[in-house]
This record gives sequence, structure tokens and C-alpha cells, in this order.
Amino acid sequence: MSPTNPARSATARVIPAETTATGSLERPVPSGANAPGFGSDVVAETLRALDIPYIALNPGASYRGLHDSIVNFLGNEGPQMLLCLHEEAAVAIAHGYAKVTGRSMAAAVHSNVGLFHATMAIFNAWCDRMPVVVLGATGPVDAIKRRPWIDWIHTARDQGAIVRNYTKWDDQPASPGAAREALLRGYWLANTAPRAPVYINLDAEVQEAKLAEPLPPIDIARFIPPIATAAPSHLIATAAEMLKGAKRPLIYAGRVSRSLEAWNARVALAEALDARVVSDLKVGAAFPTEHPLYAGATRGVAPDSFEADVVLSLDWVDLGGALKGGAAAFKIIQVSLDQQIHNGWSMDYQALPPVDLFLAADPDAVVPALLEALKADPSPRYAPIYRPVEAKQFAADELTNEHLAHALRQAVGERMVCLAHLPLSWDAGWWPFRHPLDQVGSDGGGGVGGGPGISVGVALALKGSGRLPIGICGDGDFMMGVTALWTAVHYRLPLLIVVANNRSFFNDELHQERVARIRNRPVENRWIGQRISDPDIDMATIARGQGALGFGPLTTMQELKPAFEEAIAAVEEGHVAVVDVRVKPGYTAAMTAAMTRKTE
Ligand SMILES: Cc1ncc(C[n+]2csc(CCOP(=O)(O)OP(=O)(O)O)c2C)c(N)n1
Ligand SMILES: [Mg+2]
Repeated sequence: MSPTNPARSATARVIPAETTATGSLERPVPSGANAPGFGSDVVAETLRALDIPYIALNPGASYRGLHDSIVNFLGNEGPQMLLCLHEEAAVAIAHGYAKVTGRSMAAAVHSNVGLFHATMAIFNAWCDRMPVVVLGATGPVDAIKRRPWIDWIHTARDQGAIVRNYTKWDDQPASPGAAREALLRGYWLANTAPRAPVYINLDAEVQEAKLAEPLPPIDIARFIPPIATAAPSHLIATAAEMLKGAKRPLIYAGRVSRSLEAWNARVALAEALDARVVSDLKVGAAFPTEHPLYAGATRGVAPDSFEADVVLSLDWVDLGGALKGGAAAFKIIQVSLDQQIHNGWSMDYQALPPVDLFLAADPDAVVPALLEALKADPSPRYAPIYRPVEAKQFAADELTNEHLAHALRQAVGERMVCLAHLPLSWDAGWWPFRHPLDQVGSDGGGGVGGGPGISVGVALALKGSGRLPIGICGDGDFMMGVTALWTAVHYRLPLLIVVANNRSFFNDELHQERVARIRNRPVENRWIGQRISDPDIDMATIARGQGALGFGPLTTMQELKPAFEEAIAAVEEGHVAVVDVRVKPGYTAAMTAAMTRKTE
């Protein structure tokens, strides 16, 4: 950090370079700027005041003013820029960062075209209820100020309309003061449950115009008051009574935070109630999977098979869908704030669940309150046991994802890891979770291509934590989002990516098989238009081409563990490593059966 640069306004909190993961990289020469002089300086200053550590971006002239302010006014720290090769990666990285930290960083995208590229990643973060502050920009709103041609095509009347249906809020402020207010409001809304991305579109003219006069100082904290939504005590008391009276209570542990304290409270609640607990790979680890009360992840487990009499849903994604067919038999307590965010465009709110008691509150606040109402011990009795993975013999030689999972677990050994991304075909039984950061959930919106970027964001948030980030991506997912890896390499973010490479968009092969079965047509044609083969893509070479280490292609069980060990050692030295595992096209028997059934 230069002593002469940048200016520190009265409102800005200083983030020393050493405290950010990538602080020593890309240091600008001092500019001598020591007070906000332009509209975009005010935007930059506000990002710093909000303690936003990073801004992932792909550049563009529409926000060249802001770009300059971050480099030459802030000195490229607090926030620091993370250059991305695609806007989808920029937003996916911010998404992954939020999954770990629970708070938003920023992403910046260029005018309508950059925003178009960012849309799927914004949708993924929206469905995952993860906060991201997306900054965009437009050519001058004032037509007189537009450069010929380019400023006209990159100016849209209502740019926010592109993402309004899957952001929580958007704005296009018309002055520096309004931009400051928009950032405060946007950050506050994004980070308040139900969390979601917001979009703020900065007029090029507002960014580039000289400040007529300095803005008055502002007490940032007063504009982003924390909101913790607890349930009213009489409803907690009713819920506690219902649960106490239950013979076979069941907890659906859904969208909850990564807090260890909240995790322990959930375990204590299950123990106090002797309730079984199900969880969901889509939303991240919510309960220790080796606990005697753990009843599995619901994929492949029919909820009505539990014979429960009271169900407590902690913001379960698609509770209505889960209860289809069996809801009449039991009482349902739903804890959720999600209804506040539903709109008429996206149906990601899922089926309307039948509910007997609704607590419009944050599950993390409700669980301790229930423990108190039950006069139960708030500390869990159970402590996870870390034991070596026993070697398993596999009958078949050809590799499957189960082989991959087993060998990877063996190579990981006692290390703390975070499964940053999992392929669709992953079976929850292959990997135990003992901590809320052991797994952070899926892409949220089912948008293939999110895996690499989200994994990079997780690696960014975990850098220096001692926890090893591992993203396991299908080959289709990997190839769609692969350029995110360059950003990880460039900013020295240690990360292991394993490609479950079945050389196919295999999920869709099963869909073609199902259609063929229903129509009595040849199922053996299911691979056409699906296989990513001839040529087979060499993932290790693609990794090396971006400066990462590439391992593979691996085709036998004997090769897996030593290659994973070598890759992990490299990651522990600070590298990005990609391991290409050639797995057989195929899912577990249960998943294949569910997907290819003739009926439904
Ligand atoms: C952006 C996008 N395009 C297409 C799809 C449809 N789709 C769903 S799963 C899938 C296959 C993904 O392939 P891969 O990542 O290799 O995983 P696999 O199914 O082979 O295990 C596709 C194409 C999607 N969900 N999102
Ligand atoms: Mg595949």
C-alpha cells in the first residue's frame, strides 16, 4: 500500500492489503488523488465504506470511470479487483464467496452486453438465495453526451429489466449522492434474509462528471441496520409443544447458514427431541451425517417413508414437493422467510406446502429459541469422530463417480475440506459432513457452468483458512465455466478441481432414454447429440493452458489416489490443480431408475 495513495475519506474504513487474500498483487503506482473528485470516486469510496473486499469484473468503457476510481483513487484495495475472463465467472465467484462467508462481495459487468453474459450466474445466485452486489453501467443517459454508435448500442432504456425478475432490487441512480444511497440500500437488501443479488446500474455520465461539491460524511452503519428475524415467543411455545408431543418428529434441515454455532444448536435440538434429520445436497451441509439421528439426504429417500407425526422444516427448498402424497398424515411446522422474495416471474418458490404452524423467521434464530422453550441443553452431546477411510474393494474396473469419491476421500485423509461443488450424479452417502463448511451446496438455479466459478469463489473465501477447497465438476459444467480457473491461478487462490469426466452431457442422455422408452423407440440412440467425445477433451491440457496444474486423464483405480495426493500437495503449496478422471457414463442405479421411469 502506498503511503500517499489513496485518499481515505472520513467515512471509509481502511482495509490493509495484508488482510485480503490477494492484497500484494496488482499494486498501482500512486496517483496522488486524495479526495473524491468525480462521481465514480464516490461509488468507490462507498464500496470501501461497506467493507466490500473484492470486486470481480470483466472491464468495459461504460464503467471506465469506476475502474479508474478503484485503481487510482482507492489504490486497488478494499475492494480489490479480480479480473475475470467472462461475466458469468465474475458473478459465480461472488456467489461462491457468499456461500462461505454469508455476505456479499461485488461484481461489475459492462453495459447491457456484460449483463447479458452475467444473467445465468445471477439467476443461480438468486435461486440459491445468495447475496451479490452486481454493479453495471450504461452509456450516458443524456443522449447529447453519447459517443457515436457504441454508446448508443450500449445504452438501454431500462437495463435493469434484463435481471429485474431474478434480483431482489435494482436501481439506476442519477447523481453521486444517489449512487451512494443506492449502494447502501442495495448492500443492505442483498445481505438481509431472504438474501439475493441486487443490481445497480451506473450512468457513465454520472461516474465521469466532476463532483460539484464534496458530499457530506455519512455514518454508514446507520444505513445498513442488521435485521435478525426471530419468531414471536407464543409461536415458539406452540411449536415447542407440538414437537414435545410428537412420537416421531422429523426435521428437514434446509437453507441454513454456515455458522458452527447454529449447526450445534440444530444437533442439540434433534437430540432433545430425539428427532431424525434429513438434509439436502442442494443447500449445503446442515447436520452431521454420521450422527445416529441423521436419516439421509432426500434424493432417493421418500419423505413419507419416515412415518413422522410432526415435521419441522427449517426453510426446506420445495417443502410442498417433498410432502406430495404424504402430508395428511402429519403436522407441519414451516420456518421460512422465503415468501418475502417470491415474484410472479420465477417459479423457484416451488409448490405451495400445506402448513399447520408457520414461523416467518430465520431458522438460525428459531432453533435456539426452541431449545430454550424446551428447556433443553443447548450443547450437542454428539461430537464428530474423524477416522481414516477404510479401503473399499470395487467389483467393476471401469471408473464411476463412486470410485472417484472413495479415492479422493482416501487422499484427503484427515484434512478439513470444503466440497465447493458436486456433480448432479453425486450420492450423499459417499462423503460424510461434520462441519457446516464441509459442503456449501449446489449452483442453486440448475445453470450448468456455475461449478468452476463458484469453486473459485469458495477458494477465495477460504484462502488462508486451512480448509482445502475441492470443486467436483461434470465435464459439461467444467467446460462451460472453465475460464474461471484463470482468475484463481492469477490471484493465487489454491483450489483443487476434479472433473468427473464421463465425456457426455450425461444427465440428458437419461432424459432421451426416458423419452425413447415412453415412445417405444430405440434407447441405444440416447447418446446422439449428447456425447462430448471424438475428440475427447483433454482437461489437464486445458488446465495447463490457464496456468493451473493438470493431472490425467486417469482411467484406473490404482492411478486415482496417488494423483489426488500429488494434486492436493500442489494445492497446499498454493497452486490450482485440475484432475481429469474418466468415469463411465452412468449414474447410481437409484438415480438412473428414478430418471428413466416410463411414468410421470
Ligand atoms: C446452462 C444449461 N444448459 C443446459 C442445461 C441442461 N443440462 C442439465 S444437466 C446437463 C448435463 C451436464 O453435463 P455434465 O456437467 O457433464 O454432467 P453429467 O450429467 O454428465 O454428469 C445439461 C446439459 C442446464 N441445466 N443448464
Ligand atoms: Mg458429463
